[in-house]
Amino acid sequence: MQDPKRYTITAALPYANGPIHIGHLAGCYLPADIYVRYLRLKGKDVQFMCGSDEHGVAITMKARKEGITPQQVVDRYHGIMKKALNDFGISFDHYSRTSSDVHKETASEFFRTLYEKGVFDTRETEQYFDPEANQFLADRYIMGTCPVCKHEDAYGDQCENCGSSLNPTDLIDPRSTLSGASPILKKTTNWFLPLDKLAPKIREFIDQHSDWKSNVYGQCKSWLDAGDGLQPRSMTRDLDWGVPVPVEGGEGKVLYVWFDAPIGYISATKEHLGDDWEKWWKSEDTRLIHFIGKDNIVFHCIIFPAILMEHGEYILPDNVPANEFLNLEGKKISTSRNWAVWLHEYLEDFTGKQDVLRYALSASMPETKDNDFTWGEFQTRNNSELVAVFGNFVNRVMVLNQKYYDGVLPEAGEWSEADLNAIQEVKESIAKLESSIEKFRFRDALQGLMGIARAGNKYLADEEPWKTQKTDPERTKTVMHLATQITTALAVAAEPFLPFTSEKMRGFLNLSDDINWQSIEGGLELLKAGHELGKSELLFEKIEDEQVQGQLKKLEETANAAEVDNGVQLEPAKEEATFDDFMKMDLRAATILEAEKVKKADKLLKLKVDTGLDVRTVVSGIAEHFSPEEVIGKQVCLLANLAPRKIRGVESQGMILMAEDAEGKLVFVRPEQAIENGMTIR
Ligand code: B3M
Ligand code: ZN
Repeated sequence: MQDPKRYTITAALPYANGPIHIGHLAGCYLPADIYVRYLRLKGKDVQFMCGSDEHGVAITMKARKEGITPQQVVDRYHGIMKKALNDFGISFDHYSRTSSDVHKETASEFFRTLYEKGVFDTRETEQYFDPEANQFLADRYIMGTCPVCKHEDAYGDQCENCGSSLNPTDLIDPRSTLSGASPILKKTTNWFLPLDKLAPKIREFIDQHSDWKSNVYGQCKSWLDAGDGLQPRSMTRDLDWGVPVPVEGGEGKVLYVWFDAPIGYISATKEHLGDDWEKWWKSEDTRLIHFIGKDNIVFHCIIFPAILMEHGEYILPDNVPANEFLNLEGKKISTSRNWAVWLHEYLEDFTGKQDVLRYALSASMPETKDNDFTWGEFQTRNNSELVAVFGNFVNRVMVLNQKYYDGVLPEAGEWSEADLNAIQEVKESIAKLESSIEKFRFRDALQGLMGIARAGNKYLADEEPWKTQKTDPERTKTVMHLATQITTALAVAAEPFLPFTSEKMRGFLNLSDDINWQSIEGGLELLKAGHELGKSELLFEKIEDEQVQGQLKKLEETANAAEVDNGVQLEPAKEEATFDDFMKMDLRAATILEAEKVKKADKLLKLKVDTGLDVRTVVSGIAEHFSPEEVIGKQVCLLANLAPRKIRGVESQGMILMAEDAEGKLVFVRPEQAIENGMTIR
């Protein structure tokens, strides 16, 4: 597409189930923000949309783990994520959430339209059902062995080891992550997007985009060319958290999170622009670009475009510049193992240094392959690039202008060869920055930016105005004039990458708003002689070895703490019980009078207990942990009104309360001090 009228830019909606870490930032928010800021600087019409992804199993799993409701989970994290992204200067025009009413309406409308057009295949299928948890198991609630790479912890929808997209029934030895039980197959009706039938259209669309990044284009092709091609995919789920399925028969079901989430980009635009939203999504002269991480490629390049095509009124993405993954100190970033640098924590330790992280992450952005973030490299980038080159240059220019000319820009004389060379280098760097950004090559673009700073720094070092001021003050004026113009170009060009620094520099240089990208493309006469400069300060400061050591230590320590935490497999929180439910249980103090092993049953002890009301028999599965002698005389808690059950031929009339420690060892739950047998426990 030649010169679009406007740009709709999206960044993947992060799941509202945890804070944001550097992997998220480097993966899509930073590249998207650099691109958007660049477009705005060029005077383009842009809307930059994002929001929290509040549906899907990622949320319900987190809620289960923490024993709170999904709504509590998303309410907690939506605010935290929004703030962190804002603190790092990610300049969304709107950051919404998929629990918003506008979104629910928009997603429902999409589904209904496709339904009424007869796009979906209605299918009764057999889905995995957990007989213990009594619910259908969607995607992530099932794990098993990947049929492709044999990785044992593949999910029902995807193997994170080899990237294969899976259906739950593809898994070998499936298990429910809710209860660990082997799931059973049970019939249910769902609506499928017939990707198999749509494949020719999708192929045509992908084929028009052989210019996409090779990691993206390659992944799309391999999906299309896979042995059995694209498979129909259900757009609804038997779950109770999400956008309700708005058609007959949809009761008790919700839209598949990957159906509703990308529509979130559209809802956000509606929410932000009201009636004016449509041209951003329906007009052929709008360029739509999705910034995402590599695990989202198929959803943005195949499934969402298919949904948009079938709806019929929408434009399709013009590019999907997905990044690969960022590792941390050589290891995969992991939320559960707490192997991550969290944005909010970074800001506590490096207050005001957002741009340093933006810089370091831009420099090692995982553009074409996975890449590594290390604190050592972070320090080097800061000390030898930002401080020694960028900051040093700007500081010298500001200080010398103040010292020699009271902050008033001097007049330039004739350009010398050295001047012309410096101008040339700066122009080439700007051109490199520009062409690289247009190709989504942000690391090269950053090199372009640093090319400006390096050219300026070298120019000053070669021309030594601090020496010529005594011998040739006229020449010094020319040098300082040009150096200040270079600083101005640097301030403008830095904005996409280092917005906080750029803003400070604009203040130092006292730049008006109309100095933008066009001005630096035009030439280097950005400020007129006589222009009054502002006050300056140091832009960057050195990061010491101790700070780096501190970060490494923190990383190891918090990761170790997480490991201990995670060693304990807590059972998920149970359904709510009413007070009456609880009061139904007749819990009493009782004392074990006799104990003996049950023949041919290694685990069982047959106990005689005094309940205060009577003496009765209880069979208890504690024989592997306690000998009969150990338990005789112990006072315990007894569930006295449990319906009698025959266990190995012996009738058991109650149950002794026990707990298990993290190693699986049993411990008695019992009154701290001896009390009368038969006293009630509540
Ligand atoms: N929330 C997945 C992720 O965070 C998902 C992206 C949605 S984009 C529409 O990786
Ligand atoms: Zn696999």
